[in-house]
Amino acid sequence: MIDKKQNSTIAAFMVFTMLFVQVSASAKTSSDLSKTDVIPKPVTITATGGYFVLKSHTDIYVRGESKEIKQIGQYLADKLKLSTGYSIDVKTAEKVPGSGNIYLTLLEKSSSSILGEEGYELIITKKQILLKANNPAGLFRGIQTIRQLLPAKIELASKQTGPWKISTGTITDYPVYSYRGVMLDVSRHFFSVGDVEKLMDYLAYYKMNILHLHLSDDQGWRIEIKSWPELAKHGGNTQVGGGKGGYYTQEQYSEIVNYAKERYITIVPEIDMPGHTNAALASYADLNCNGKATELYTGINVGFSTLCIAQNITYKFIDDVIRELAALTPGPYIHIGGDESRSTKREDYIPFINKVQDIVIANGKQVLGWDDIAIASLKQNVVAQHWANVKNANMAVDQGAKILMSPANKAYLDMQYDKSTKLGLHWAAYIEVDSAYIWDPTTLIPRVGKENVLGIEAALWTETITNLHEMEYMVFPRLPGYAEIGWTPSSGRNWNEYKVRLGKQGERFKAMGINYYPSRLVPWEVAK
Ligand code: IFG
Repeated sequence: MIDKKQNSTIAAFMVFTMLFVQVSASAKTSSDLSKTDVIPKPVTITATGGYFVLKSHTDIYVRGESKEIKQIGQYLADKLKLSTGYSIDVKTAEKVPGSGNIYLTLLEKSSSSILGEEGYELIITKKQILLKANNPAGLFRGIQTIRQLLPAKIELASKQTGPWKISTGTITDYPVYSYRGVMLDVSRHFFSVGDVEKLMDYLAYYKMNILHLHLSDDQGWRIEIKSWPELAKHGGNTQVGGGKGGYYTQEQYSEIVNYAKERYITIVPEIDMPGHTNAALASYADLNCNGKATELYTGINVGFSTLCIAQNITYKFIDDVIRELAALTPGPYIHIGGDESRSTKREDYIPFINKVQDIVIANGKQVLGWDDIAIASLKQNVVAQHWANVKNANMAVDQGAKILMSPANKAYLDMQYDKSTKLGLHWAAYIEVDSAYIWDPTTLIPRVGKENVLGIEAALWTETITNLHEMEYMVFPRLPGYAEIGWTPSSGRNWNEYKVRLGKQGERFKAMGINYYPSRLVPWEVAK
């Protein structure tokens, strides 16, 4: 017969056992580095079963006196400070610092060819975190992994309770494609510098490295060109729906370029031509073949406008615009558009595209264009952006061009998730989160294989998207999937495994205040 005393001893023992199992279970799962929700999925992860704990005395050490590396260290410190409440300092040290710290160091030149331009090696032990890379860009990419290895609440802007654990082990990681981007159409609806910078924060978090800005179209000219001031002043002062529009002064454009540079993101500016040019044609009568300026346009039709191919002033205009834009753009590309020139005769379009390529090259930049340009004679190093017509992509490949994959039925972020989505269009497809992920750039279209693909770009056209809140709804949760397609080998990608990691990112979206579409296809792990 068990007496009362024995009963309470048994009860206490059972409670203790349950608690022990629970604590050790949580400690165990959190110490298996390979079970993290990092996106893009790293190439190799080796778990060693313990964890490093970020503490109030943790500092970030960088090797060497380079301002750039210190800036990267400061970027990480700023990301950790608010939520931990720790005053994390950035210091320099020639050799690995004492325990409890984070150490960023560049590898001796070409000591690790596998890491390439943007790769990194992250070694996490109980004592310290060591992040190594060939280049600063690699350190910056590795920092995003550190952020994602910490609990989601690290992204909150107010002090949270710890512990701030990171599972121990080694991650060796590097991208498949060197071009992993997003396009934002700031012409149909104008977006402020702040909104563009917020989008770049998201790109940085998922290791994407290109932001393509669609700066001109029928509804708005969005970049100041000093030699043609009416383009922005007149051509920029409305948008779809008749709102006030706007434009970036050259100073503001440079602010965007610098913000991008600090995140190892390259800006690709697009001036769409000869079609999609009503904003320019409305700003200068001389650009029109009939010498009359058009009206500003606030609808969403396409294909009705064209520059006047026969007039010399058209090429002076293009040369002035490209010259000023190239001077403001450190990146290698100028995007010349070229899409949907339905009002330009084919016999005019071809020589036009040939001339414009020469202008871009004469200004020291590489030509990027929608793959419609492939009907012209493509110069060296031209990149054709595939969006809807496979024949154009094949013609571009036949001319030796690289293909940037932006298939509208997979990677157009303005496509509705399904027919219930209030925002967006569906002319190409409804694109739910799974179909945005389940495709491969090198097998999607015939005759475009691994050797032809430069990378991937998801495009957000903004006929129906008017602000940051709506932008986030269309961009998330599909963006992490495009980032993973651009970074992780396709052999490592599988929707059923990926959707679990994406579900765990929900807490991070919430912590970052992202207005994301809670797709029913994703097993969200988000505290109510
Ligand atoms: N196609 C047009 C875009 C935009 C888009 C909306 C391209 C290259 C449809 N051109 O996509 O200007 O209107 O989904």
